Amino acid sequence: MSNRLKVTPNDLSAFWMPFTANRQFKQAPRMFVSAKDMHYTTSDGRKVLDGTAGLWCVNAGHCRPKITEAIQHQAAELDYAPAFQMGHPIVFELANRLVDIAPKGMDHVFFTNSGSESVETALKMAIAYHRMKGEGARTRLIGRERGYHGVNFGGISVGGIVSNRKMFGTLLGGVDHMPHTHLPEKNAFSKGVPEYGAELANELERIVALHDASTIAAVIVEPVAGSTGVILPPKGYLQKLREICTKHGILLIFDEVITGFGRLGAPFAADYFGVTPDIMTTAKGVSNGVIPMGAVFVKKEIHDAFMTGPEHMIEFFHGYTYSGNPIACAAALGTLDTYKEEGLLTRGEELAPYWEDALHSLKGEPHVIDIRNIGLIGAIELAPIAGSPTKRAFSAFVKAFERGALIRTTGDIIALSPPLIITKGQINELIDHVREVLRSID
Ligand code: PXG
Ligand code: PLP
Repeated sequence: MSNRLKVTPNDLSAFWMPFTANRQFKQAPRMFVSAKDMHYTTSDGRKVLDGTAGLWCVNAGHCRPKITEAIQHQAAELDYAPAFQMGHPIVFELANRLVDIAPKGMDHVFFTNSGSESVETALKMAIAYHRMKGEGARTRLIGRERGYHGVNFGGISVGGIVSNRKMFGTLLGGVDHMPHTHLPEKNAFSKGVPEYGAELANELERIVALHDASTIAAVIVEPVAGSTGVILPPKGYLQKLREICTKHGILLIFDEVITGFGRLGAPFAADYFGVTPDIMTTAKGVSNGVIPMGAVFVKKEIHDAFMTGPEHMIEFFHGYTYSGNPIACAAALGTLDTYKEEGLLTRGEELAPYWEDALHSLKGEPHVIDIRNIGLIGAIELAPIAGSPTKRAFSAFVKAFERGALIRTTGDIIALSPPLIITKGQINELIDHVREVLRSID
């Protein structure tokens, strides 16, 4: 038997696991050893239905042949090329392919290795852009309560998840936050985008009035907030944000790390909502989560503002050792081929009504206080156990894993975001697992 199937608790201490209850995990580890399409296999040989596309990233499903082969081939041909002052062909090919599927006007791509790095890149671009245009006083960044923009200092500063911020000091200065759009008293059990709350976008006007537009570089929001427990934009809200930003010369950044690459049934949330930002951050689905990669999409005007000065000079003093890494590019090209052949960037549109009905069939099950959905995203909010927040949802997560389904929980919210290849039968199976779990937990 392969050693990976015989891991004993003594072997587990060296690895400090990210965003994990380490001590609890190491007492009763949950291990995956292989995966194919919609399923993982555990170290004890059980199949587990992937209800979360890994961490919202494996949009084409697991171990897809086009992606695997592209990586194998690239690793043997060109393993690494310096990212600065050197190029290699497929990074240019990939940038062109991405621009082809991006919302109109987003003509340039900057590569990173994660969503967190995409966010840092976008924030720096926004501030530098205004400076390039002679508006160097525009340095403020506006985020939103409950926003998640990764874990680096810029991202947690504009983000609004208290537990991700409170341990880490004073963060970036010059940041303000709009209110979140979660209004359960008015919008509970909405199907798709909720009716109430578009006026919350006007809070941006209040913030602009306070600081003056001439000091504000950018507004960053997730079109649909994922990590914080799936918060949807009320009808008309994103359009209003766009109007206010345009009016005041403020850049609008959509953080599409989760919503990008087909999650809503359109290639990007910008397409789904018909609202085009100035900068769009992506990661995850760009390479099907297989090799770390992020991509920041930028409008032509922003890119072109940097292309001034002497031609031998670096225009933007920013980049990562692994920006556009050849193997990551190969994985991304294999991913885009798979999406295209199987129509995955729009498949969610056909499946969304079925998904919506299946999810909302959980209304009335024990503990359920709200259900939210959009595209192939679903959230089931549970009433917390008095005095022990998160405990009920965590029990649901463990029970679901034992039954054979991977779900994700944040707070007391179950978030579902399956690979875009899921069948109707598998949707039923996933929802039935959740139903049985809800009936079995305290
Ligand atoms: N922005 C957004 C909107 C995200 O959702 C990031 C940035 C950061 O990406 P990286 O690649 O640095 O993790 C994310 C990541 C969850 C979950 O279960 C969500 C994320 C990551 C891990 C878990 O909700 N989102
Ligand atoms: N730290 C040190 C000492 C480095 O030399 C570098 C890159 O050269 C970095 C951090 C940044 O690493 P990366 O480009 O992988 O983000």
